[in-house]
This record gives sequence, C-alpha cells and structure tokens, in this order.
Amino acid sequence: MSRVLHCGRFALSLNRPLIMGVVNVTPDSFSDGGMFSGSAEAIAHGRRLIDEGADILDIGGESTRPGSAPVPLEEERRRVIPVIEGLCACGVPVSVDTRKPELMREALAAGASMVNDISALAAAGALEAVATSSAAVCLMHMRGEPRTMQTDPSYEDVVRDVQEFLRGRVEAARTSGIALERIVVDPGFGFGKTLEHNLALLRGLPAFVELGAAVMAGLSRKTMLGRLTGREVGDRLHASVAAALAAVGKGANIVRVHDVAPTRDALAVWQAVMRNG
Ligand code: HH2
Repeated sequence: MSRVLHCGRFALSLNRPLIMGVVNVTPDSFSDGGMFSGSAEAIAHGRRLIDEGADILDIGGESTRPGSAPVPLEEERRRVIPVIEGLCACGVPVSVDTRKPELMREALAAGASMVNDISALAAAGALEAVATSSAAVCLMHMRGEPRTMQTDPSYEDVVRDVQEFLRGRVEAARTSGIALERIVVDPGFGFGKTLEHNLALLRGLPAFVELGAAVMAGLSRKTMLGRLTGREVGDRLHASVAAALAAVGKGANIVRVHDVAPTRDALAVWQAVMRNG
C-alpha cells in the first residue's frame, strides 16, 4: 500500500521512514539551546540538516522542556518567521513548532507547510488556522503544561489513555476539515511521562498506527535516554539513534531528531534489511 503525507505543496511518501530535523531558534532548549538562536545560524543549521538528509525541518521558537516558561507571541514570532522565510525554498517542507494559532497562520503565510503542535491544536482558533490551509499537522499528546508536567504524572493505562486522546484530536481535526492524509499523531515522549510510561508508549506504538494517521516519534537526546544509559544530554547520540530505530521498528513513519546524518545512515541499513525481509 502506498501512503502519502500531504504537506502543503509537498506529497511525502510514507513508504520509507522520514526524518524531521530539529532547528531550535531558542536560547534555552534542553539539548541545543543558544546554539542557533540567531536567524543566520538557524538557517545555516537547517541547510546543513537538509544536506545530511532531513525530509522535513521543524522550526521552534519556544522551548517546551520540563519546567520551561511560555514565550510571548512577539518573541516567538521574532525568532521563527525569518528562519521559515530563509528555509522554505530549500526543497523540503518546513514545519513550525508552536501552540499559538496566530503564529501558525503567520508561519503558513511565510512558507511553512506543516504545523507541529505539542498541545494538539487545543488553543481557540488553532484547528481553523490549519484547516484553512493545505498544511500537514502533528497532533502531540502532552499531560499538563511544560512547567509542571513532570510532577508525578499518572495514567490508568498510558497507551490506552494517550491513544484515546489522540483519537479524539484526530476526529476534531477531521471534523474541522483536515483530511487524514494531512495528519500526524505523536504520543509525546517525555511530556508528562515517567521512564516507564515512555517505554510502554514505545512498545505500544502500534496502537497509534491503528488511528490511520502517520505516526511521529520524538525521542532524540531526551531524559529517558539519559536514564537508560547514564549519559548527559550532549552524549546521547548512540542512544538516540537506537531509539529512532526502535520507534521505526514499532511502526513510526517520522522520527524527529537533532542528529540527522547518523539517523539517516542507521535508517539506510534498516531499510535495506527490511526490503529483503
Ligand atoms: N519534543 C520536543 C519539542 N517538540 N514535537 C513533537 N511533535 N514531538 C516531540 O517529541 C517534541 C516536539 C522537545 O525537544 P526539543 O525541541 O529539542 O527541545 P525544547 O523543547 O527544549 O526546545
């Protein structure tokens, strides 16, 4: 079966796993804060990630690491819009990582082809902002708010609870006019989850495939990998690549990563093996 993700003027084949490269235009992101916080550095970084094999770029102007504070619209706009304008003609879809409907609209007008929303289009006007465009959207699950989400998160059954939440958000998106071929779901690793929750979600990823939308996994450099390996955030490359492969093995269509080149190599080997399997 040939499946496609419609992303503005792009149609991305889901016959192989896709790589979303992260461009954080922030002073405080958990793994690369301050490294690309100027527009020129962020654009150069985005171009490098495309050269390394990124299929999509995700531009973010607000860190949502555990404990982080919200960023005002003005500041988020100042950070991301010039970078979207600088990258949108580079040949791959550009995604904007934001929770703010106004910024979604501005980013789409500036050339973005996808909205990545960690609050799954919960804000008033967010569904409409995407529905009135031809952009793709990533609906992610988060329990609570970044500032407090890691304070004793609990679920009855984490896979079922997150699946039901995402099922409801997919329905809401479809009802507002966003076709399933434009929708990506993401269980939101590390967003209001313990290590055990994250591992259960990774093992249970096929439950999200069942929803019929493309599935994204963002595990790159996250705390859960630090817990599993004892490594600090700057030393989690190998664990991140292993996690990306594990996610693809469980059905993820898109992996959101900071380290594109090593992920690309690992996926090339993976695909060669699976094609003949
Ligand atoms: N993780 C982060 C940010 N956005 N979006 C989706 N769909 N899935 C994720 O897992 C996800 C996300 C956190 O990573 P990062 O952007 O590197 O860090 P920060 O939030 O500190 O900028």
